[in-house]
Amino acid sequence: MAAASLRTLSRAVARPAIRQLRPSSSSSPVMLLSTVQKRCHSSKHPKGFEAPSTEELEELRERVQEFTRREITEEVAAHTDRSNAFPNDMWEKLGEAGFLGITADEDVGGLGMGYQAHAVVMEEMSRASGSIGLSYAAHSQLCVNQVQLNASPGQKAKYLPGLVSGKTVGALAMSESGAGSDVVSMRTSAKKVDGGYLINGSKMWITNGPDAHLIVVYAKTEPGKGSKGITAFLVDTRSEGFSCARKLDKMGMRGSNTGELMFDNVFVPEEDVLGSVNGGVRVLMEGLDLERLVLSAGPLGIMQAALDVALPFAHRRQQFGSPIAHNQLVQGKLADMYTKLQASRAYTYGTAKQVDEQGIIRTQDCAGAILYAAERATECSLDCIQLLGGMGYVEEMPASRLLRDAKLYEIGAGTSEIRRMVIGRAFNKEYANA
Ligand code: COS
Repeated sequence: MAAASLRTLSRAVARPAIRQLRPSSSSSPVMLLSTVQKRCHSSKHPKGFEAPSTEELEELRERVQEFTRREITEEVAAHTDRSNAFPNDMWEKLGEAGFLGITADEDVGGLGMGYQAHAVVMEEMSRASGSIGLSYAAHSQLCVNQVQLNASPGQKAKYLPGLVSGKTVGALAMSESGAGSDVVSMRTSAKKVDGGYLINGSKMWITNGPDAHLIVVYAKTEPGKGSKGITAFLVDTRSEGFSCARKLDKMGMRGSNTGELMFDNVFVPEEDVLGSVNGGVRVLMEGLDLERLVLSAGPLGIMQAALDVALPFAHRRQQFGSPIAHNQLVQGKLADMYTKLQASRAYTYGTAKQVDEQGIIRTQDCAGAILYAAERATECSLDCIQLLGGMGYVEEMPASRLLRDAKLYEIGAGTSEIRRMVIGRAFNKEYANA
């Protein structure tokens, strides 16, 4: 379905239909909720944003499922994993479907639907293919949403239409080989020259790096000032001096292309500074909060995929004259998988709902949602392998791919250890101010 028709469906058809069902009394809970939804949105949403209703989110989920059933079949997912190459024709299909600008302004082609909606798309995409889901989020959240939130009107008009339509591919580059968890210690520098900046250094583990046309790059404009000397830049990868040194050979998320990027005197004009000079740490840290929230839907999709495989298998597979799902040890595993998924879902969507409806972004919950979902996804995919027995250990079935993909989420977008640190520091702050 084209972006325009998806927008028409969610904005023009579904919303009034839902309104008609609302009782007229202003004291009804439905009306109260609607008032809260209308009033409460943050600077993290497009102007005029209204939080989507449950019905709109369900409608969106169905649209994504229609897309993944058609475009990201199990064959496509398995081939992407085996070939370790992103299906590049997917970008324009995703753009045409309207999924690349879920949080972006409508006037650049986005849907302006917020973070619950973005999580819905991310979950369903990752259910079909973990690696396509990861590349999707690196583009639509790490790049598109960072531009949406921090760019000037001119920068948005220049870059967002291409990114939202899928004609160009986006990425974000913060990590370096010596600055992963300790991201503020990055060494890539941006030296002021006439009309702009010269960027020198390298970036590591950059999702979509080998394919990207536009990259949000963090560099030190004042290396002596620590966190107060970082600036964000919009880097066109056609710039002289930019190169992708190599594509990394990962254990999982194969097909989501990850690269090491080199910057050798890359000139970035002044008008491509994203946000304020030396104000990059706010762009980076606030970006990480929302990145963790949206990416937490990745492991949700992988857990659902594990159940999609394990449940029918356990009911079909006969041993000792009955389906293995009739054994309590097998039932226990299936029940645990299901419960972990539902608990993780509640945390992710509850946190996203708070962002959409009340404009509240709690750093500890963004970190908590992905911390919890990521570890549960690894456990669920291990259980999936165990339930499939011999078939779980061979590549004919997707169980091993799910495990290899799930593990990424305990490392990317901040390790589990850093997420626990972020949550602990939030407590420290609360108690210091108490
Ligand atoms: N929102 C806005 N600002 C924030 C913030 C947030 N959530 N968290 C921190 N900041 C600000 C701080 O207030 C501080 O500002 P000042 O320098 O003006 O005081 C600045 O950012 C630096 O914060 P802090 O001092 O806490 O930085 P640390 O170097 O101690 O690092 C952690 C903090 C570990 C949390 C951070 O480096 C981190 O998240 N690392 C993991 C990186 C990561 O996830 N990488 C994966 C990338 S995938 S794209």
